[in-house]
This record gives sequence, structure tokens and C-alpha cells, in this order.
Amino acid sequence: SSSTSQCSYEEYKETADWLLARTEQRPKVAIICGSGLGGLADLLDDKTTFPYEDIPGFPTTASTVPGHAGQLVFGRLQGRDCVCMQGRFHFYEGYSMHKVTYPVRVFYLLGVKTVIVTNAAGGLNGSYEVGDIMLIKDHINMPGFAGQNPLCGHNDVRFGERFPCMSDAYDHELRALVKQTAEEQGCGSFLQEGVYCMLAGPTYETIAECKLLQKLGADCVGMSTVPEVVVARHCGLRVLGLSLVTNKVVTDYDSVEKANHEEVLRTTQRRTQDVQRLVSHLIPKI
Ligand code: R1P
Repeated sequence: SSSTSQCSYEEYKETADWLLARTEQRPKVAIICGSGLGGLADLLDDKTTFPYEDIPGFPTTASTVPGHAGQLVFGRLQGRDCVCMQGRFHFYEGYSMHKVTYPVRVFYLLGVKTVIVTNAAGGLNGSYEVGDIMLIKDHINMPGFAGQNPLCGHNDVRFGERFPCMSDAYDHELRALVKQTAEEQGCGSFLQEGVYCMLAGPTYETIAECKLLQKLGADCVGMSTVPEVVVARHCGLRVLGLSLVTNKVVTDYDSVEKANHEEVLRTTQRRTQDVQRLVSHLIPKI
């Protein structure tokens, strides 16, 4: 159950101290790389890399999802210390929500102030094109509706309060900076802003589910991000979220299109440079 799988403050602290003893870098920004978006971490200068299996307390098998390398990379981006998760943990891999979000609390204990979460997502909004970048303005925590919220269980006030507010989860100022930077970097024509809905996965959505999510006001759908954002906001980190629209969801019973991870990774390849340019030019402004 969610209560027995909880991690103690001391466990997060042990992980953070282990990392602090092995790098001189003191990042204020953490970046979580979505499927196929791990190239962001390759941009860092003066890298120190820790495979997840070497880090005490970290889940270890993230590398089983193609497009997720499975290592933590410290380095400098545009002169700023950053830490990148090259590969994230997904609930459908069998991890508890506490394990999925484990790194976020470690980031908090490292002194990180801002988390940039990225993901590959299906486009529900009919006006979105494959290859669009959606700035996340809000989310729908569907697993949360079903009792799978990473904050379920004992609340440790050293991280945050029992009932955190989520209406301001996606930082207003950071969103304005993304829009400005996208214009400067020639990404304005394919930047969208909308609502991300998380489903547990690993199945892609049925046609009926897609129609439902559209009615609920979701613009993109994926299997990650929301638990990380919930835990980040709980401990007071600022959050910026970016979804790359890797495919359009199927909503037509006559369609022969089928969602598949190969297409997802192909689209991320096509747009990876743009996402990297956007994020790296944003970093000095944060
Ligand atoms: C499905 O193609 C995979 O891509 C997305 C989904 O969540 C799922 O894991 O990955 P990220 O959200 O990690 O980018």
C-alpha cells in the first residue's frame, strides 16, 4: 500500500548527501527529461554522471523504457549549474508513486529551486500538430482521482504541508519566459499552452477514453510528470512543464492509425534540437 512504501526523510537525505559528497556542483535548476528528450543532458558542460543503480535509494530499472538512459547528470548549461534526470521513473514500471517521485525530494535537499519537467505526449486538442511543444498551464491528476497521489500517507512537514495548493502549480512567470524565449528562438509558431492529463499507462488510450479526456478539457495525455509536479510543489519548488506532442490521439473508429512508442521516439528526434534550444536559452533567465 502507499503507506508502507513511503520513504523516510533520512533516506532522501542520505541520497542527497551521497551526491553532494561526489560533486562540487550546487544546482538551482533540475531538468527531468521525457521520452527521447535525454539529449538535453548531453548539452551540459563539465558533466558528472551517476548511473541510477549507483545512487543509494534510487530505483534502478528506468533504463528498461526505450528513450530513457537511466542516469543523473550534473553539469553547467549556459554557465548555470543544473542537474538532469536522463530518464525518469514511471508508475507503470511497477514503482510506487513515492519511488516515482523520489528524485524530486532529493533535488529539494540538494538546494534546487526550480524543476523543469518534460515529456512526450499524445495530442488531444484537435488544433495541435505533431511536433508542437505544449507549455503546461495545468494538469489533471487522473491516478490521483483513483487514490494514487504521491502525497498519500504520513505527511512529513520538513517537505511541506498536508494539503498543498495545486491551482498555481505551473509558475506564471516561467511560462511568460518560455513564451518570450520561444519567440526569440523561432519556436513561437509551434508553441501551444494547455492542460496535461496523466493516465497510469502502460496501455495507450482507447478511442472512447480520448473522447472523454477531450470533454474534460485536457489538451495532451501521457503517463508521467504529474506525480513529480505534485511532489515538487509540495516542497515549494517552482515548476515549468513542457510536453512535446509526439502523436495525435486516435478519435475516429475508421482510422487505421495506432499509437506506438516508435512514433513517439521518431517525433522527439525531429524536435529534440528545438526543445534543447528553448530550454538552454531559458536557463540563464531563471
Ligand atoms: C509512451 O510512449 C511513453 O512516452 C511517454 C509516456 O509517459 C510513456 O512513458 O514518456 P514520458 O512521459 O516519460 O516522456
